[in-house]
Parts: sequence; C-alpha cells; structure tokens
Amino acid sequence: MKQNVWVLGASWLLSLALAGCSGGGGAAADAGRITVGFSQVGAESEWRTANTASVKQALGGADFKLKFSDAQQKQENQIKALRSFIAQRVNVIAFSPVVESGWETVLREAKAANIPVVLTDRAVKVSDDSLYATLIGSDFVEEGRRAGRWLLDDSKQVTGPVRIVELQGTVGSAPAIDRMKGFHEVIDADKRFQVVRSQSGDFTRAKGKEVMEAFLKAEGRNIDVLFAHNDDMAIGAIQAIEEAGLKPGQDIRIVSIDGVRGAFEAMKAGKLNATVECNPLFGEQLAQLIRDVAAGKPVPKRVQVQEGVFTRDQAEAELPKRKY
Ligand code: GYE
Repeated sequence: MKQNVWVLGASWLLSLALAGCSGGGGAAADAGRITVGFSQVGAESEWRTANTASVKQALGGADFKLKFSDAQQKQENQIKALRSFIAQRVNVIAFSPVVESGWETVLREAKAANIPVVLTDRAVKVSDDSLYATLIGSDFVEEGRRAGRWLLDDSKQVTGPVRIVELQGTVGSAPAIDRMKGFHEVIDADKRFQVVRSQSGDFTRAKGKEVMEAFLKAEGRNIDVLFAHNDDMAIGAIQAIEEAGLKPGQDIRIVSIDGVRGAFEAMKAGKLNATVECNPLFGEQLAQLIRDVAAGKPVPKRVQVQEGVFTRDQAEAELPKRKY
C-alpha cells in the first residue's frame, strides 16, 4: 500500500516534469498546478447541484486545473469521461460513480497509466481496492439507520401495523443499496413495521411523484409512512399525496435523506416530518485529499463527512443557516 502511494506520487512528479519540458505557454502556465479530471453523476437533485458547486469552487482555485464532466446519470458516459481523462494524462481522477459495479476495467486502465483515483460520495465494488486511492463520502448505511430510528421513535404511540412505502434511489447505486439496508436493519426488529411497496424513483422529483402516484393507486389509503432515499423524491411524492386528497406529514408521515433547503421548507410547512442530513459540501476536504494524493502522501482509505438528523420543530430555526 505504502509503496503504491509512493509510486503514484512519483508518477505525478514525473508528469509535472514532463509537462514542464514540453514547453509552450500552456504547459508553463500549468506548472505546479494539479490537473484534475472530475466526473460528476449528473444534476438529478438539489443535493447534487450543491455538491457540484462545492467541488467546482474548491477545485477552481489556483493550485488546480479542473476538467469537469457531467455523466447525466449514465455509467457509459462516466466510463467515456474517465478514458478521456486518462488519454489527457490528468494528474488525478476524481469521480462519483453512478452505480457500484462495472468499474474494474477502466480503473485498471487508470492504474496502468499511474493516475490515482479519488472516489467522491459513492462507493464502488471492486475485487482489488488498490484500484482507488481513497473514498470521501457519507455513511449511507448509517443514514438509513437514522431514518429507521426516527420512525421508531415517532411511532411510540402506534399499536397497530405501520405500512411503509419506500422510494429507492438509482438502482445499483451505493446510496440506494446502503440506505435500504440500514433502514431495514432498524425496522425489521419490530414486527409492526412492514414495507409494502418499494421501487426506484431514480433520485428525482419527477420520478418520485410518478412512483408515489402508482403506490397510492395500488394501496389506496393504506399507507402510513413514506421513506424516500432522498428529499427530492419526497418532495415529488408530497405533490402526488396532495393531489390524491391526502395530507402529507399527517395522513402519511414522511422521512427522507439529504437535508436540502427544499426539505426544510417542506418541514416548515408541516408536509415532511424529518430529514437525515447528507452533507454535499465536501469540496474543500476533497481538494486537500487530492493535493495529498498528488504529492504521494499517505491518505486514509475512507474519509467521512459529518452530518445529523433534523425534525419539523427545528426547521424554522435551522432554515436560515442552511447552506444547501
Ligand atoms: O442523496 C441524492 C443524489 O449520492 C449521496 O445522490 C448522493 C445522493 C443524494 O442524487 O440526492
């Protein structure tokens, strides 16, 4: 592992030296700057928009030259972007993988080219974890548990069954898989709780609304709780619930994840019951990690982002403080 870090660092120094030797105004102007290729998932949610702004700001500073690419939620676009970064011989690749699997080949290509890879936000499933230097992101399993614990706590007075519908994130993505797992870990221990429908809303408002409409059609008034893997889907679902003549936050209790401004507004209006924070503003932390990786310094394999849980009674006081 140590040796690996050293090799990656050395390769960065070498590529800097080569850039210096190649002459020309551009290369000279870039000397000392770290060229980063960043492949973002897309623009599917408020969370993502805030994350993109944070990353662009932090990597827009003097020490970096940023090549930014938006994958529009498609893995094939990300693989293309990564290959293009490799061909351009960037110093570091950073990317937020849309799904967990299917990365081995392209990550091996990056490794063969001695380009270190920093994962942001979402994890990958690979047989060899030396294929990436580090992952900075949230603990999605814990977020799912937090949503489950909130529900448990909010259901103390409920004696009968609690019928839950679940809006999952993008199929095969780390946050969808992990949030579902964490939520179940907590609620499965209590026989009252039952997930009666569970389907992906792809982390978007439009899909969240559409799938919630289908849930309402199938279950009628027999839905007690909605667990949405992100706030945007919950906000879309709130619309569907209102259009069905029901009161979101009351007839159907709703818990979601992210803690974006729209969620705080919905809580303030009494339509959303709780949101579990997932902080997208890790641009500065990422920039420091990239500096360290590029310099060949050892970095932790996993870097955690700090976050909490917020409820309706806190919404009014918290809203002005929210930065995303
Ligand atoms: O929760 C969701 C976004 O990967 C943590 O992706 C991220 C998730 C986030 O679309 O809103």
